[in-house]
Amino acid sequence: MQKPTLFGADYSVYVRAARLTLFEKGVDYELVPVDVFAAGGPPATYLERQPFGRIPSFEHDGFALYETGAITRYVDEGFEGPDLQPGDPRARARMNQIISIADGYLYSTLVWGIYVEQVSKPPSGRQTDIAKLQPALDRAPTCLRAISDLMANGPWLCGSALSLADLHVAPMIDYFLKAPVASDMMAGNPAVVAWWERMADRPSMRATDPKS
Ligand SMILES: N[C@@H](CCC(=O)N[C@@H](CS)C(=O)NCC(=O)O)C(=O)O
Repeated sequence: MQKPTLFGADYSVYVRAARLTLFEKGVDYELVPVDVFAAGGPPATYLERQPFGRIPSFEHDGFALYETGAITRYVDEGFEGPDLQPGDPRARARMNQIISIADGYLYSTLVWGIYVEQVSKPPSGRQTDIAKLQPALDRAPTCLRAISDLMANGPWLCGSALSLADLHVAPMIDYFLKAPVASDMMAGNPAVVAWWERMADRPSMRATDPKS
């Protein structure tokens, strides 16, 4: 079997979710750099892999795939290694629900609305857009509460075993935590704080940290 290829940049939360999955499965892969935020956008040829110009995209043995949720499920189901999806239908539905919440609400709120506006823009001379920041600040507590309410008894988001839900949510929380408002908001959700401490300690998180 050929080594899979992941196209994208290490700064991307979605690329990191895919990399975390590959790492946790113990799958060796090649990361081919694609910078979607480069001046002029990604190379035109990349749009043949991902017509929406987003990262990551993926290829394995001639099978090309994009959309992170499809990639992580394929890696989990197509390779040896620990199962990253619960077998029980309700636990699996919960995992898929948490991934949908991450895609639909956490990413726009915690990463774009808060991290980008409050942390990433100011040092590069770009002004924080309060029209984007304020609604995100208003919505962030709901995001954290939803994860907290849906968490099983731990230690992971879907119970006793690490799942794709953990690997999708963690990169978003990592960016959010760089914002000054984050620690107070997290403090209201101690189960999420305890989960984050366990998650941050995993070798996969350290190996995929964009700073490392
Ligand atoms: N639905 C896509 C979302 C991927 C995504 O939004 N990636 C971000 C980087 S984290 C991106 O490529 N952004 C480029 C842009 O917004 O133009 C997936 O699941 O793969």
